[in-house]
Amino acid sequence: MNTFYLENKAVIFDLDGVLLDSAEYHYLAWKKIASELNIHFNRKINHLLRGVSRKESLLIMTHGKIELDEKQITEITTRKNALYLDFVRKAGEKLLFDGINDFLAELRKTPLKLAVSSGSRNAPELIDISGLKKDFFHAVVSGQDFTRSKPDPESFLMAAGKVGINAENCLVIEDAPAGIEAARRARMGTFGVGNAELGSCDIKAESLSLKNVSFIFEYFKNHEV
Ligand code: B16
Ligand code: MG
Repeated sequence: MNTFYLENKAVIFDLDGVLLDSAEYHYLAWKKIASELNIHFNRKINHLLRGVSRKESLLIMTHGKIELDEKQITEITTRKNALYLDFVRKAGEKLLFDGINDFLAELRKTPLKLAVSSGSRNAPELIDISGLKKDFFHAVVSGQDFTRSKPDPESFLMAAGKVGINAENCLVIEDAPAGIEAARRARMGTFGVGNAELGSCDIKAESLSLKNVSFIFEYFKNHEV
């Protein structure tokens, strides 16, 4: 296969909800917090929290319902994270979505640069416990590395910088409305996965599997900058 058109191109993967099945555990932890705070919470509200930082997630779900001071915000987000870590540590290797290592191995046969860019401060631990192979990636950016969370483009621009590829030559794979918005603001291509309402994306699929590797090749073939 001639892959010259994949040179100087990069694919940037979101982690939670794209490579790892950890989004459900964020939902379960926030659901418990909401019931302790006695506020309404459901999956529709949860979609708005995908990709967004811990503190901003709490502010979104409590908006117009209860007022919290900084001390309460710190206490609640610390408790939410403890609940979340308890879930994901128990899940371990079950976190990795089926077929992800095969999908990444296929892309690794090409000149494409691969990066992870996650809003999660827990991303390094999640990668370790899930068995996701770090060697597949030329760079990993986590919530510990940047200050402005999605929909700000900072995390994706940082990943592009680390792999040395111009933003216009990057394709972002995301499950979150905030992440797709961040990719658009960074002028990167968008590959939306899952079933959240993401608006129009260059590529869309229910999940990542070998059968949509060809969508990525097609995207870059038709995307000469
Ligand atoms: P943490 P991603 C995001 O990860 C999650 O989607 C989002 O639900 C979470 O609030 C955010 O990380 C911060 O995570 O509390 O672990 O630091 O989708 O950007 O990989
Ligand atoms: Mg995500």
